[in-house]
Amino acid sequence: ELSERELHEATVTTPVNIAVVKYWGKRNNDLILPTNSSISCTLNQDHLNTKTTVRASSSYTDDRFWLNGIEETISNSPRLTTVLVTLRAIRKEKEKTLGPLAEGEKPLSEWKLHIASENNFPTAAGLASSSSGYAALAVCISKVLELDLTASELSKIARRGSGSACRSLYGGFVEWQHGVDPSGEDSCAVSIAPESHWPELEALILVVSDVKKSTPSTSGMSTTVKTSELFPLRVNEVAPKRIKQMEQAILEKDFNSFATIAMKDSNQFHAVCLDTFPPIFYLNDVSRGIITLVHRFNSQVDPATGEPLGIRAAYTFDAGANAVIFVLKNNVKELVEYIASHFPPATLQPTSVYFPDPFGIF
Ligand code: 2P0
Repeated sequence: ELSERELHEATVTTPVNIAVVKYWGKRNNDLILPTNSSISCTLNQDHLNTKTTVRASSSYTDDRFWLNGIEETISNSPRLTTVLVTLRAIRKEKEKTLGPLAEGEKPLSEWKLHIASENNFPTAAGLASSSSGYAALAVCISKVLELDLTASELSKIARRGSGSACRSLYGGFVEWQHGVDPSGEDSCAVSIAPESHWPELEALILVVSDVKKSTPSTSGMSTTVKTSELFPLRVNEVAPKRIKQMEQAILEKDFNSFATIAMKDSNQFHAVCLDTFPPIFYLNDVSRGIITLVHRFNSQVDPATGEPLGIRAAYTFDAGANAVIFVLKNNVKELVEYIASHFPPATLQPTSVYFPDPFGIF
């Protein structure tokens, strides 16, 4: 039994975020600085989340880490090490301002940590597990080390774990600004609007496959930067334009524009993957079937008037075959029935179809 003086513990749950203007490509691999800004929606953390518990004790002899119940070697993960080292250095600075320690007392910055992290959904299957994972890690360790960091500071630290994690520090609609400073000081997430801004927007997650992705994002994007000839067009022209348009679509709650940009940007990200040499394939036949189906859903006409019903659903795919579909609340039921009638349960693994409510369960 350890007394409170000797033991510090915190548990944190963080949500995943899904990009609607995608991050793909780094200008600095070590600092994880992106080639372009990105925009994402943070999903309701009641559904897809990472839960991390960190315990610090003066009696622990080593830092240890468990992911989904299995112990991993921290030294094998330079990024986890970076996050740990960074937060400990901040703690050390803080200790300079604190009073002297009691005889024989070890400063908290020297206590070892035991970290246990669990995802309540498939890890590394293109469902943004690293986005919630490193956000949880940064927040949880900073709590245990009693650091009063702002969301912006935590965002930059989470970014060093995984780029997309910097966006999970905020709820709702978030932009990761690429920044220009070589140090990365200005490369962090900012809030565009809170979740309450657009409560009618829902995200449906269709789990097509829960197997670990064939090409990890980090190596995939590095090959893209080196080999894709389409990539400079995306980085220099398309992405900056879409960031502006997407921000406006979100602020105006303009679903038509939001959906159009999200679908086009997902398609361009996968086009750039195909243009990478050797090519990277994340979509499979079921993913492509979902794309076709969403376009068919969007081209329906009102049976009474013959007028087009307009764009009422948008797909987006990350580094995997799983689809996230954005849809307004009043169209969810119709869309789900439409999808279910075209994809028999055997194709879509019925047990793993999540319907987060805005993003929430309906
Ligand atoms: C995104 N993705 O914006 C994009 C869209 C996948 C496709 O962020 O190397 O795990 O750890 O910074 O964040 C996946 O890449 O890559 C990703 P690292 P990360 O969400």
